[in-house]
Parts: sequence; structure tokens; C-alpha cells
Amino acid sequence: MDSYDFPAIAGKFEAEGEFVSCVRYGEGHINDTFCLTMKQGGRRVRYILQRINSRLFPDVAKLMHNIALVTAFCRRSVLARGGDPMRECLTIVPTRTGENYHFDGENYFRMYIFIEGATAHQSVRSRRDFYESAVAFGNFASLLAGFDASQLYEILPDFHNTRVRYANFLRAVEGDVCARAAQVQREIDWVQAHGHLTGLLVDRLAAGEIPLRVTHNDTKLNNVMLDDATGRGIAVIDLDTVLPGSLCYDFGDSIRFGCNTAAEDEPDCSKVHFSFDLYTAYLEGYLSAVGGSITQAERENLPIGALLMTYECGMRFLTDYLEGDVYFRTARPDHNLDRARTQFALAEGMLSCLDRMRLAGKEI
Ligand code: ADP
Ligand code: GN1
Ligand code: MG
Repeated sequence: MDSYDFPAIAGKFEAEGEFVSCVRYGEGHINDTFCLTMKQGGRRVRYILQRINSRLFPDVAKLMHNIALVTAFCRRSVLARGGDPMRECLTIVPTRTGENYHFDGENYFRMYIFIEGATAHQSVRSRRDFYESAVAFGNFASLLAGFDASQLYEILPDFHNTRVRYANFLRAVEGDVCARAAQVQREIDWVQAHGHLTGLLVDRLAAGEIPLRVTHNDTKLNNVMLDDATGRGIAVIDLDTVLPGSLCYDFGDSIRFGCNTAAEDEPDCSKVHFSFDLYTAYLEGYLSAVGGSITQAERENLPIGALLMTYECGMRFLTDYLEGDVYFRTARPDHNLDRARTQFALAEGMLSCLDRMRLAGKEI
């Protein structure tokens, strides 16, 4: 699947120099990401080349329109505060014909400047790391508060609409196209037993009790770059899902990924625990960065955001397992099932900790 003509594809973009190599990179579940190295005079320069998942994003022009707007907005803000936009923002490398993506007749590709001297970590190494990622996502949220949402195409409607995700899940159980439902009845029962959770955020958003904002919607730790030298969160990446949403989604998704004591795809669920200590680290960092714009209702619903993002993500993994692993990239047969199980174990951990999580929000 990686047998693309990389030198020819690289040649379509404004990436100067001689082609050196292009290898698979990172651990994203959606796009195919590659690290491209070019030789420019005596030095080597790296770029991120991505084959865009056009199954999920059939209208690539609209997707890239959104990303171009958001990156331009970030760039202006970073420049205004005297920062370095090449390290603190995603920067699109245009094609030689001035487009922000290239279509080779079959596949869509885009290119970004490689953010050097920083890392998108796969797991939380320390409390400080997680705190810094919270500051970065919190800053990003406050930055987007000034962004005009009406300019965005709503390319993934209902992305975090847990009610819609639940309906999709029930359809997948009903359809059972791979005849896998019988093997995972326990997991299906677990999701259904918690069906009453699905409306907790969407109904409050619909009622206007929680404000709709422009949010990132995919705030995993590996979507933020931490500076290798200083440890500080410098850039938020993976902007495919910047859409109208809730601050509780963004807060919650970071907690889902980072407060798990095991990997998202750990096959042994006995290793999965919810780390309350890391929860408070993220809460402190996030609240310090989003500032006064957070409403009381949002603040009160941060723990619910964490619970719902975890429940919803597990349900999405299980849905994909039932549908034959067609959405998330998998590397082994039961990969999506393992992922779903970790999320349910983590959600259990959160359910038993909700009061403490609520109290922590009041104390900071
Ligand atoms: P996906 O949508 O599949 O998650 P991402 O855009 O998150 O794809 O990219 C996958 C990984 O590639 C990231 O987790 C990160 O490690 C790396 N990456 C992406 N963009 C950059 C960049 N501009 N500079 C350095 N690394 C990047
Ligand atoms: C996907 O693209 P990536 O790997 O950062 C997914 C998220 C899930 C996440 C689970 C566009 O994120 O919604 O929470 O996997 N992104 C999309 O790890 O569906
Ligand atoms: Mg990603």
C-alpha cells in the first residue's frame, strides 16, 4: 500500500532540492503519514507528506479550505505575539500550481513543514508533559475563540454527537455484516447498559446551556508537539476535525487518551486504570490556559466530557469492529476490539471517580 511514486509526488510540491527518502511516520489512525527528506544544498530538510483519507473526507477541497483558514489564522496570532509560526503552527506546503493539495488521479496528497525539535508523544511520560499538552490545547481553544466559524464547511457533521454515534452503533449490531456480534455480546451489552449517557452533552448544547464553539475535536496527546528542549507544548497539529463543537469534547478527549495507565490498544485490560493524578494535572493546565472565557456550565461538565468521549470512542471502535475494520487503521485482527475494551474499562474507572473529578474542578 505504500508503493507510491514518492519522488514524483514530492516534485509536485514546493519542496526544493533532491529527493532522499520517504518513509511511513507517526501513529495516526486516519491518514497515511510519511516523512519526506529532501537534500537542499548541503543540508537535509524534512517534510510531512500525507495521503489524505478520502473515504472519510470525500471532498478534499473543502477539508483543505478549512485547514488553510485555520492555519492562516494561527499564523497571524503567533506572529502577533512574536512567536515562530514555522514551529508553532502547521504550515501547508503548496503545490507548484498553487494548490494546497495534489490529486494524482487516484490519491490525494498534502504536505506540511516538519516541526523540528519537537515530538508528538504516544503516551504521557510525566505529569509535566501532560500539563504542557493541556496548556497547548487550552491556548488553541482560546485562540479559536476569535475565529469566525461560519467560514468553515461542516465536513464531518455530528462528529461528537454521541446520540448519533449510538444510533450508528445499534445499526452495526443489527446489520452484523461480519457475523462478529455474538462474540462480543458482553461489550454490546455494556454499551447498551450505558445508553442513558448519550444525551448528556448534546442535549445541553442543543438547549444552549453549553455554548457551541469552534474546537479541535481530536485532542489526543499525539496531536500536540512538545518541544524536545524545553518540554513546552508548542504546536497543535492534525486539524482535520476543527469544527463547531464543545470545549467539553476537547477537554474530554485529552483525558480519555492521556489518563489511561495503559495504551489505547492494550490487549490486557487489567492494566487499564484511570489516573486521577494526571486528570488534575490536565485540569490545572487547561484552566490556566483557556482563561476566563470558560462558562460555569462548561466547567461543571468537564468530567462528563471525559466520560462521554471515552464511552463514545469505545463505541466507535466496537462499531468499526462489527463493520469489518473499515474506518480506523488496524494492525492486527482484533485491534479495534482491544481498543474498544480499553475504553470501556477506562470509562468504568471514570464512573467510579466522577465525584472526585467534580470536586477537583471546584477546588482549582
Ligand atoms: P492522523 O490524522 O492520521 O492522526 P496526523 O496529522 O495526526 O495524522 O499525523 C500523524 C503523526 O505524524 C502525528 O501524530 C505526528 O507524530 C506526525 N506529524 C504530523 N504533522 C507533523 C508536523 N507538521 N511535524 C512533525 N510531525 C508531524
Ligand atoms: C482518530 O486521527 P487520529 O488518529 O488523531 C479519530 C479520533 C479518535 C482517535 C482514537 C478523524 O484520531 O476521532 O478519537 O482516532 N479521528 C477521526 O484514537 O476520526
Ligand atoms: Mg493524529
